Amino acid sequence: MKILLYSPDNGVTRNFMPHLWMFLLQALTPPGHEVVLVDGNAQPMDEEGIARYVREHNIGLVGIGAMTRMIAKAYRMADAVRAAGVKVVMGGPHVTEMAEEALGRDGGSRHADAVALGEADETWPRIVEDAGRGSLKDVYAPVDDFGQERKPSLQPYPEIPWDKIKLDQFNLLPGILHPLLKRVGAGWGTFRIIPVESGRGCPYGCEFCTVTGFFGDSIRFRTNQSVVNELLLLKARAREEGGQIAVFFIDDNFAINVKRTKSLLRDIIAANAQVHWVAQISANLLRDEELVDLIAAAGGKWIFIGMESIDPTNLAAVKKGFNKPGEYAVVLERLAQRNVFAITSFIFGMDNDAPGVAERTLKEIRSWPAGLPIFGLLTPLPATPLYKRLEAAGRLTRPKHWQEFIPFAMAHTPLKMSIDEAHNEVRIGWANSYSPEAIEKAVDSLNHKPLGYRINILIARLCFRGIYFPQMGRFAWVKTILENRCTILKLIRQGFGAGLDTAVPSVATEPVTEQTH
Ligand code: B12
Ligand code: SF4
Repeated sequence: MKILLYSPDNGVTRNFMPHLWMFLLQALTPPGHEVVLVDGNAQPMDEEGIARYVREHNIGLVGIGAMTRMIAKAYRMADAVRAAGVKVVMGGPHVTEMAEEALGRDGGSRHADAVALGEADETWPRIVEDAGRGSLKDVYAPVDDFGQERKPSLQPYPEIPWDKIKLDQFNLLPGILHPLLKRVGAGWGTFRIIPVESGRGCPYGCEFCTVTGFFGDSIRFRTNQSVVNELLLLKARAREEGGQIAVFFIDDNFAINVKRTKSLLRDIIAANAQVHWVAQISANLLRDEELVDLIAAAGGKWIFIGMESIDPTNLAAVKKGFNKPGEYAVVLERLAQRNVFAITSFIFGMDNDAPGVAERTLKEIRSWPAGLPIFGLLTPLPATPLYKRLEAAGRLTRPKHWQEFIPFAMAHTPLKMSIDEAHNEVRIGWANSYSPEAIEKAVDSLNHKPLGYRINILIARLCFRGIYFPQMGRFAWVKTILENRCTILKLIRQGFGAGLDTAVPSVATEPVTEQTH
């Protein structure tokens, strides 16, 4: 049987990275079946397109995975596939919580022939075999012989054949830049960001988050060796095809067990398996100087920190009181001293937020080393404690907000401001952080560092800008580049002054050091 695994785009921003679940399920598919992957971010497709695709490629089963944000598109695509006479199985965090909706048992229409609840590592082979026999069941749950939920141990962990897998669609370098990049030096034929996990689960249980409910509050780790092997495979592939690969460790809190993270980082260093990587780590765990040293030595370049708010009352209300705003600056300095920078994520519209929250937050951000601030709104995702609390209090204004997805729009009323005011705060956050002036200031703040770091933050800021400001087409990019031409030209002049070859750090080989510049 030929199986298509499809992940929809959200129609607003382009995801920079493919989804791990597709590679995992591909690796877990029993022999005798062929699996093709289509990421809607890399290969845009509409309903007609997917129906044509399944017909032309003789697809026998389609697997669709989606977060809440993409679920409306996922359902439309599933409907088109089913109308073409092909079975659809859906999985991922949204349908796990809303299985009845996907199966049309809540009064709406049916979108999926089958739903995989929770982690599907163990159920997927069964699903494929049932589909092959024409006996697909409605629901697949990962349970043991006693009907108790069973989570995969991650030891052993499936080997994803990164040396052979087709990755053409995930090259982030536009063809138009190839001639220029060839001049920069060898090794820039491709650039891909690849998701890798080292563990699953999170014990913290923040009120707005799906993770503790979905993956559980105890953490399961892969062995260090299996993570190191995966990095070595990726690194070898990048070298072989003259390209660059960076890794996103998708663990929700990569340093949740500091002792274990240190041992993994030491093993990465010992095996010379360093690639440039990004990971999510909460600020409280970055107090540890030795951990931060190891992060830098093992190839860590960007750390995503869910700061959420600079107001301790807000943090306590969403059960994230372990975040201490008073230590944010110190943590960020500690990272920057080692040339590791932070993606700092904030949520506006929390219950103690009042108009002016964006400016108060920006004032703090301006006093920190340059990074990548991002701003969102408190969103009641299905089945989270937040959803239940707001529902019980009658505060949900759009209880099924996912059915009509609107980017950056609240689905409940905050307590101390209106919905429109909350939207405005988010706009202020983005507009002030990603204006040409703010981008120039961030780049200039790294004048004491080698040019590679300034180029890095410029490119990252231009890309992150697109999370909020529409930047999907070529025209939007040209406009953005023109608006930021002063900073871009300044860096080009500095690049020619320093010699371009030394200006752009190699991503897949060694971590950038002062000596390479
Ligand atoms: C990496 C990541 C991202 C990446 C993008 C996704 C990517 N390319 O990988 C980035 C950083 C861009 C991102 C952004 C966002 N993310 Co995110 N992200 C994650 C994260 C940390 C890891 C995802 C992952 O790979 N997990 C590991 C794999 C193995 O798990 P999995 O995807 O769930 O897949 C398993 C099962 O679900 C199932 N499965 C999944 N799909 C399918 C399909 C089929 C057919 C089958 C059978 C089974 C199946 O099988 C898999 C193996 O067991 C998760 C948290 C988490 N730990 O999962 C949040 C998470 C998915 N993100 C979340 C959110 C909310 C967002 C944002 C909306 C945040 C925001 N406010 O902007 C954005 C939206 C992005 C967009 N495209 O529009 C929520 C989603 C909750 C929900 N109900 O939808 C999560 C769960 C985190 C949370 N705090 O609750 N995210
Ligand atoms: S927000 Fe982060 S720390 Fe909090 S429960 Fe979710 S994954 Fe854990």
